[in-house]
Amino acid sequence: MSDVIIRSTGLWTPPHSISNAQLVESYNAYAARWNAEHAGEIERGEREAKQPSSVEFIEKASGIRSRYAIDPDGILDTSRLRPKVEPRPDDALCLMAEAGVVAVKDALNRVGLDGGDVDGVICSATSMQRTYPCVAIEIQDAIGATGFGFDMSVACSSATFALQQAVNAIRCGQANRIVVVTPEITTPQLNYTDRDSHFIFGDVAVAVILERADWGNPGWKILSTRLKTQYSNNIRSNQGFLNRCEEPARDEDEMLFVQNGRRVFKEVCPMVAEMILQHMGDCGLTPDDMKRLWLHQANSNMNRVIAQKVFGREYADAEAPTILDEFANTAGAGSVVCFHRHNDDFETGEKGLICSFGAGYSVGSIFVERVAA
Ligand code: CO8
Repeated sequence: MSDVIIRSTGLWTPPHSISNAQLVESYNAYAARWNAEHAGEIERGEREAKQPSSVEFIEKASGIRSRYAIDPDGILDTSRLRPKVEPRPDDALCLMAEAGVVAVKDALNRVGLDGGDVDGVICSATSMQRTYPCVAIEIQDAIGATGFGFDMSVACSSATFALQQAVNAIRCGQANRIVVVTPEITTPQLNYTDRDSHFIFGDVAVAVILERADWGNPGWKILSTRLKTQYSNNIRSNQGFLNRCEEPARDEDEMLFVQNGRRVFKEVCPMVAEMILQHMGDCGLTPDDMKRLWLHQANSNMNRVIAQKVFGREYADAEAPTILDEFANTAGAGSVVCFHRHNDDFETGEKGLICSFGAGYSVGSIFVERVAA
């Protein structure tokens, strides 16, 4: 059985991003129009008026300042409030595969590899563009990888859960070098008429190359992985293959992202901190061994609570960085994008933790150590 390293990571972002100010302006214009259209019902107390959104609230409540999006124009257009996606012919790369391929090639190029050096592709994301064939197999074909490919999904823990599958497959000798790719195209699933959540998500794709440690390449040795789930309806989407058969038909809103954000905050923070500390102890590690926590990127206040519990003290921003200001919540990709952006300063032997948490509930915890060639 070989140990496993993360050899490299790569990123794709859409070319355009949306600021909070742009998003709030668009939502407030929509809300004012809606209130005018429903003035009579609002006056009679049959409906509640929509309150305006605010840049200040979004930044304070979440740490989000902007988000990359596949189609800002469609989202900001108050008569549309969703990105516009052109259907593609079956022989063209689908949107998720296209984004994923860019991230994978970025990761491969950084260490002088190409797709032919890969013998497994796992595509793991909150939602898949289609049911079959797997997006992973399309990416495998596009990069010229051998071996196998499959899709999986665990909402915000999609990447970490996939990383554990890749680590196990390499340890067992079922593959030698696996790409885990997480294309999170989240903006089409967001309800831009909902003030509580219209600001939360952004689009991104991130890729991780894992390989046998006994090949002796530099990277990040995987010290230990652990996964945990606990059923909760506090973050939910009812979109699925049965929708078209349901009678009575659901409102479209019910098929989009909904959450009870306050409950999520209260329930998930202690669950995550406890799991990290338990996992750390079981690995013979202490908080002082951690140079950095690359936490899931949903909310900066949540990360502050969790990091403080884990470190047991006040900590510097560099010890638990956030990327929310630039990316917003990128669901399953967030903790890995944070790792990708914030690991250049690690010396051999220094350790850190990649940790995701979110819908399910689900938590994935991965301790890594910088290793030289
Ligand atoms: N502008 C101004 N005011 C607002 C706005 C707004 N946009 N939204 C709400 N308010 C108001 C509320 O009405 C409320 O007013 P009042 O006090 O008068 O009732 C007040 O502000 C406070 O509202 P909240 O209690 O809702 O605010 P919070 O401080 O709790 O912050 C958050 C809201 C940011 C949502 C916060 O609760 C949070 O981040 N919670 C955790 C969320 C989280 O981690 N979720 C994980 C989801 S991601 C995941 O698991 C992946 C799912 C799959 C992704 C699919 C892609 C689409």
